[in-house]
Amino acid sequence: MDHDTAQKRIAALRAEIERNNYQYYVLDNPTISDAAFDSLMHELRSLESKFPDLVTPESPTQRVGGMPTKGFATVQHRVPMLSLSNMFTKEDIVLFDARVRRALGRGDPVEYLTEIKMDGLAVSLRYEKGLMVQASTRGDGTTGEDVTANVRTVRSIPMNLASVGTRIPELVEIRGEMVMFLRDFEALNEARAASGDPPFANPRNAAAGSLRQLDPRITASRPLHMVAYGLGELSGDLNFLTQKAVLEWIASVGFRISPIIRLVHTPDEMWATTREIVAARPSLPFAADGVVFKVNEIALQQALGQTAREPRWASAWKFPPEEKQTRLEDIVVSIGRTGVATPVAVLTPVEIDGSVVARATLHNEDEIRRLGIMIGDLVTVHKAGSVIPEILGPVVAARTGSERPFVMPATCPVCGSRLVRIEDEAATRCVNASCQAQVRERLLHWCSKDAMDIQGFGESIIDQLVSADLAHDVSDLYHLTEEQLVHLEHMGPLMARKLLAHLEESKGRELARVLYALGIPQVGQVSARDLARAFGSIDAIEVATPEALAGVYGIGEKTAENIAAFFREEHNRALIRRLQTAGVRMTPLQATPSRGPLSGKVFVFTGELSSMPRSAAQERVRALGAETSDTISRKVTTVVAGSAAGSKLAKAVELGIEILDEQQFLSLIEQST
Ligand code: 3BA
Repeated sequence: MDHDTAQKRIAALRAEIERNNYQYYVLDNPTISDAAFDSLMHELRSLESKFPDLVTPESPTQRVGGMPTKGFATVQHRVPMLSLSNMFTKEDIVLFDARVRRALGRGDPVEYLTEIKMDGLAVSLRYEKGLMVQASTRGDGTTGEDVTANVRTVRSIPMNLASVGTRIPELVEIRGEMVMFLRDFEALNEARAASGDPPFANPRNAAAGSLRQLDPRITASRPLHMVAYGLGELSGDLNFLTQKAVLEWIASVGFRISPIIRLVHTPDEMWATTREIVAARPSLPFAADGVVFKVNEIALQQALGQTAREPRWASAWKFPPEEKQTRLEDIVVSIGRTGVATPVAVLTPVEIDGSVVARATLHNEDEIRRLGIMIGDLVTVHKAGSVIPEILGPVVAARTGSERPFVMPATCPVCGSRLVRIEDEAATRCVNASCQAQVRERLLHWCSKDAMDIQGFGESIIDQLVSADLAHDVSDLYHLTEEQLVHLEHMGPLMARKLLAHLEESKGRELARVLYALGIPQVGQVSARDLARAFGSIDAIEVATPEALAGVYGIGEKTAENIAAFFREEHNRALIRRLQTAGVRMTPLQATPSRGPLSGKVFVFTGELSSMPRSAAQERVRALGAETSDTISRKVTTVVAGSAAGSKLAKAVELGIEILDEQQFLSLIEQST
């Protein structure tokens, strides 16, 4: 076949394939068999491989995703992507309509277009002469991320408007929501569970996580859809009089739009539409979080304008959080790191707003009394802020008389010691500092990433160490032997030696981490750092008076009192001696040497280095005068990216920070030493 004939055939194939994509992904109405579709794709692929100069980014063959990028470039939205104000009640809707009419100086009704509010991630797609040239996320409304390569993989998005519609403007931005259908979301989570990946909390996170992938091939494998609802920049001879006409045009060029759209004129009609959409919600294929009302006439929209970030002509009524009734089967008591006994509700599992709820914290005895709930009650549950399960109260009418009140046990469910309620405090505590539950939580906290960062010591190992009586306090970790470790489940000599090496390495952690890791009440990472900086050694902190401690910038009186009380306890002082004897050095924060080959530089390490652990790399550059940070900010001068570097790398690219790979990093420290 000659070049000209190939070009024509390729164009015809692409048009046919995209038409079928539209039938399948937008209209849910395939018109050819999968086999026939595959054979079109096959022919196109083979022609493109014979004539590589004819491959274009819009070709359906490119929807499988190209090479991964290092990070997302930023995109400036020339027409900002505003926010929507929220309404929660019918009252709010009445007020919205009243404000609109007042601003327009109108007594008679205004026409509104009602759409379903999709719960996804807002994006803007830029088409020049009908070709998609750029796709970006909303970001902060003015600056978003360039996700063009990823959006090309979404088959319900036309790459070429001309192939399915007419009247194509010079330039148009189509805006809408990237969503994941509920059934696809469930299947994705099942697949992730099967392969050991953590599930996404909800379809919105799944959509956002799938779109914001540095590797477009991953996006291509995720079932994303776009539902379009508006326009950004527009130039050419199109002129819309109404929002409804905008939506109809968007649909005509190949997009999905809200499956329910209604024209309404009064708050009563608006409210009635919210009832209709609430009723339709369970049968919608995607997650929706409300109803959007937009003044239909574009001229009126323009007259109304916008406030700081929100148009005056649109507003969203949000669905009330879902409330479900379920059985309070039991109230168990869980013991935390400081011995606080927290009552936890055990519920008959129930799905709320897209996830299964089986437990809910009840905080303390007073809270249980305030709620008036009894064990065995039918209770009403919702998710506060759409995430944390919360019991709202009992269904008193459903009581049978067999319910029983909760009594805080007198003894700790784990160690049997007394539980004591401290006067003036809502909390009840287990008095036994060596209670296994507390020991477990303290060990976990000690090993956690922000504390001593000891790899490998997660729940499963710690639980085994505690029940095998191998660790009573954190200093015992440093006396573990290979012999003891190999007897744990799923543990071989290789793994055991690795764990011991991680422990060894952690002995060099700086004082600030040790202070935080000790779990002194109210001493978080920031106060720990302030203390370490001010006192320089644990011995100095041990003997400091509450007044001296409170004199440190950032340490309040109550915290100072807690610190002093912690170090007054003989067993805490003994623990610190044991840690020191075991070799935990508690190195002072290295005052950055005033002169060093890397002074003035701030390093962030991300991803995994093959030559040394991250902490060792951090110490190397600090020894050369640099500072290190755990987070990317404008202060950071250099990012060292190991393998599997993720969002920090993306952010560094965005901020234009110097990026070194491992090889470059190694030669830099070589040169500087
Ligand atoms: N309509 C979200 N903003 C929407 C254009 C305005 C707007 C939304 C909408 C501001 C939905 C804020 C982010 C944004 C494009 C700004 C909708 C939905 N209309 N139907 C009025 O279904 N989630 N979100 N997107 N510009």
